[in-house]
Amino acid sequence: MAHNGIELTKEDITTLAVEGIVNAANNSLLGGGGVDGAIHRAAGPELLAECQKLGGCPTGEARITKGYKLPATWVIHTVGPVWHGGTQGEPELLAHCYRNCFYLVREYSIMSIAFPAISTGVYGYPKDEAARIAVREARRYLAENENPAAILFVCFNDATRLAYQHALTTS
Ligand code: AR6
Repeated sequence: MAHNGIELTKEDITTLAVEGIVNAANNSLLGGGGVDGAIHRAAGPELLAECQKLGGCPTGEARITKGYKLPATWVIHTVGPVWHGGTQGEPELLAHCYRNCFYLVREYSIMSIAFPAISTGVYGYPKDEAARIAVREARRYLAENENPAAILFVCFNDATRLAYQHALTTS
């Protein structure tokens, strides 16, 4: 489904033939479960070796590496906030993740980028609120750039798809 530069897809992010994919990582950048584990498995051990040189990443920031065995050329690793009820700056931190990823998208002239639903798995962020932030930041990036990358949001389960559809049609 297309929404002026934004598309939703169900596919495993590790299989997408886009220029860049975003990883929902943790502060160590040394791998984990969920989409992080899937990306490291598909990219192979060279990804971990590059990540080890980065010295971690604070919550809300982003780092870029090569994609190695992935179809994607680049992986942008960002660390979403753990949900603590919404009173510990979670919305701002999640917005920073998207903005810092888009900053790297621009810097590296990436023309297609796929995002997982950052923080909404293990980190427990409510899907609807997270989708609203993702859509808002994507629209801001699209509005502020003359030649923006195509943006793909990967909705790995039905609840995530509904949250994005809702955010796209009601905000
Ligand atoms: N492709 C696309 N989306 C996926 C895939 C995949 N292959 N696998 C899972 N998802 P999560 P978080 C979706 O838990 O909440 C890791 O251990 C999943 O359904 O991966 O930011 C890290 O190391 C959900 O919608 O990330 C951190 O410790 C979304 O990706 C922690 O989990 C995000 O779920 C980060 O937690």
